[in-house]
Amino acid sequence: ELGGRKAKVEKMFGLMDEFLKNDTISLQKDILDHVEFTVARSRFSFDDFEAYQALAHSVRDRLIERWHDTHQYFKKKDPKRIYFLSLEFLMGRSLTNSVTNLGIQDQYADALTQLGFDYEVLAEQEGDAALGNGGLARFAACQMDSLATLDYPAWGYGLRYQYGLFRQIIVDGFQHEQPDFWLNFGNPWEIERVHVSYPVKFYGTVEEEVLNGKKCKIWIPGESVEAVAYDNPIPGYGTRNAINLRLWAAKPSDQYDMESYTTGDYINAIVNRQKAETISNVLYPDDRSYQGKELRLKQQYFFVSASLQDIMRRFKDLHRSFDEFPEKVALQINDTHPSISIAEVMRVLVDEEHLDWSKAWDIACRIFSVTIHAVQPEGLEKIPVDLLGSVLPRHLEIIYEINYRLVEELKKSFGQDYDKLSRMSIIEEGAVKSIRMANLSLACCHTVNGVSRVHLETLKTRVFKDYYELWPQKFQCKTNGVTQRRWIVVSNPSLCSIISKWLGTEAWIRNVDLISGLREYAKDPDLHTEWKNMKRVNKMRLAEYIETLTSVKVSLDAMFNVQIKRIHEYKRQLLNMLGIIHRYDCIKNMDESDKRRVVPRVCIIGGKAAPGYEVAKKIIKLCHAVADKVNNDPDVGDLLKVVFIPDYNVSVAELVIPGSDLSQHLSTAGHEASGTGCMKFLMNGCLLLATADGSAVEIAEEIGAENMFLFGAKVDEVPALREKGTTLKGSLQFARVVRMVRDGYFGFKDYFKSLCDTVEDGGDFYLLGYDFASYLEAQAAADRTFVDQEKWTQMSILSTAGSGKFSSDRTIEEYAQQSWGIEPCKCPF
Ligand code: AZC
Repeated sequence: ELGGRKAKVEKMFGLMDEFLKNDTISLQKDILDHVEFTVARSRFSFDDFEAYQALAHSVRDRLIERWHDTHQYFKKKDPKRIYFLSLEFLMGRSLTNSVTNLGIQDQYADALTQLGFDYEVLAEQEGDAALGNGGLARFAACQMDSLATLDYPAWGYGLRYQYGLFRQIIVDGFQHEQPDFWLNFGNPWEIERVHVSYPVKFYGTVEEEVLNGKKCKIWIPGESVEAVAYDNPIPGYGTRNAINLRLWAAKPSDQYDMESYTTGDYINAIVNRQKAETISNVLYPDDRSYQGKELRLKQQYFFVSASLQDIMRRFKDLHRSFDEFPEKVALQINDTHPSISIAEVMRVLVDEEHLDWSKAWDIACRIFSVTIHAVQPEGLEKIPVDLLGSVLPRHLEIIYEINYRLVEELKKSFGQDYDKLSRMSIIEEGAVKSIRMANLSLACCHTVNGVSRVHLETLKTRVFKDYYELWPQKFQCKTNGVTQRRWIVVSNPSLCSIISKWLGTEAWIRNVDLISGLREYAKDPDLHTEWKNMKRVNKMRLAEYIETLTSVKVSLDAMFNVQIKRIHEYKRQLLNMLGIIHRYDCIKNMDESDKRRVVPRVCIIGGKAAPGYEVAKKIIKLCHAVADKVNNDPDVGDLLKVVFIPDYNVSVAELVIPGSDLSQHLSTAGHEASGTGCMKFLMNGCLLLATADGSAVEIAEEIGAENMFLFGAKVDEVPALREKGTTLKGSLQFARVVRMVRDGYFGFKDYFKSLCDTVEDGGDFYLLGYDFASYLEAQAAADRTFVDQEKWTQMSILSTAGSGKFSSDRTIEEYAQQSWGIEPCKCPF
């Protein structure tokens, strides 16, 4: 029998080419085959979009090849794997990134030119995969790239939303949301695995049963939904490894509802079954709070349950005893969203695998680690007990049991300090009794990570103070990072060539520490010339984009000053707007000779507001109102332009960042956990104007505070400033610009009233008034420096040169060593 099988396998191998070939002719042949057989268009007539689809499929073939080899190899070696659970991944486009990581961009570009197509034009055909809101989700995507590149045996697990983050369209200056139909034209980057599916159960009751003389609980669920796997290969750079991002989609299950078929209501039975799919329908678009939504809880449990079934199946294929589980499995929970997985692991180990509670708990405590991305305790998820009890009755019992044992243990340390016990409890008593998902994670995880040093301090001293005092060893700092593959190599190819040329090697693309070698040439006039040309070409590209979108013509000599990120009060886009209004007001009051000394500016703002976030939406409207006035004022001309870029997303960032001179990171100190946008700007040699918050503090250490424009209150000053509250008055300048908005200088007087109230009338929680003067000073310092182009260019080079620490490669190495205990597993070439 064995001999027969071997012969078959050999025959199959004989029929296949060893590997797909990457010479120009083979690539052309592959693309044309895909035009004809995958896209089903004639190879004599196909448009750019069809060419993109065919191209994407030919790249996908190459990805699949590596991905198979990698998984075969992982299976053979059976290393400890890291499973990264995240409800959001913001991947953006895949084509250019994949082709770059596969190392065959030039070959593809040639192949396409010969077919009469332009690689860059085709790349523009791709839409973004936007299965996430902002920083947390994009960071997850950068981590996947680094995990693959550094050869770690890793899997990502998440949800395949039918609709990603909403599209932002602007009508008369107001944000409107439209659904993101990202799957309408198919998605060549995923592989549907109809045979990889698991039932996920909800609702029902818990019953007691006696098994081998022991009482046990069993969950009798009331509903079952099928989770079907969609695999997204993630190629590493400079390695054959390609890891998997497995996203689950909900499909109706054929179990459990046979009943309805016998009632004769065939049509309704089908329609009801279809409702199952709603679980993976849509991403929640609010990045701060989603408290108490049943669908949200079902999404969390749905992807966690399917992922854990998949992980346990893989483990059980090779291992008999769960004693070995912690040696083979590390589970990372990305923020508190997947923390129901802790209860699920306990349920499976205790109820299904019949382990003792204490043994199961010991295993759970050794496999889980968590990263918190929020600063405010309000950002941490709570689930009402009634809701959890109805959707997942057995999990609620398990959480109660975990909490009972936790509190017993806490009593040993803290005696009868009931205040402390109630703060640390997983159950929050109150008007609505709730489960604190963060506390569940703290009780179980062996490591609790903050995303910058400042953030970790906040977690230790404020948010999780009690837990830190009890278990200081659990708390670790893993400063975020971003991948230089996407953020330099793909999005700024000219900078990429300059760096490689001056360092004499491309090795920095995998080993970014080398980038500090640029420091040596920070004053070299030849490098300056190349650097300035690179910036100008990128600015030109951005200016064309701006003109196409907004019809505003901008001058390339102006300083491109950018703030792109989710719109939030704490990120203070309003401070930026008030600064712009101040600048406008000054220009209006200048005579011609003063005007000649003004550094022309293009102020670029982009970002989405959560659909229900009124203040954020008003800020967007204010940007447009100010832009309308300023851009059409002949007194101002090219000295000031204001541009709002609609529908900000990953691919917009890839275009905007390389073309920026100055970027703004204005969060009130102590509010931005880390910030990762600033790292992308830094890598691209854009100077930073920032508060000493989140990762900006560490950036200042790396590049020297003299190479950026820091301003504003410090983290430890903020609480005292708030105490002073009403007695704190902003400067006269501040009062004047707010008054302009209030008085309807930009129209919409009534509409902006409440926005003005947030920063005056004793409010101003985010300290815009207090920081305004120092903000203007920092802006003035930026102007002075910009006039001295040599100085500016030198600071720009030093920014890139000092960005090494902020690569997600460094972050991932720290996680691998300090939290997960995993080793690289490199698939041989
Ligand atoms: C963000 C933080 O706000 C940001 O400071 C940090 O850099 C980023 O995570 C990555 O750690 N948090 C979120 O995006 N949060 C959510 C729920 O979207």
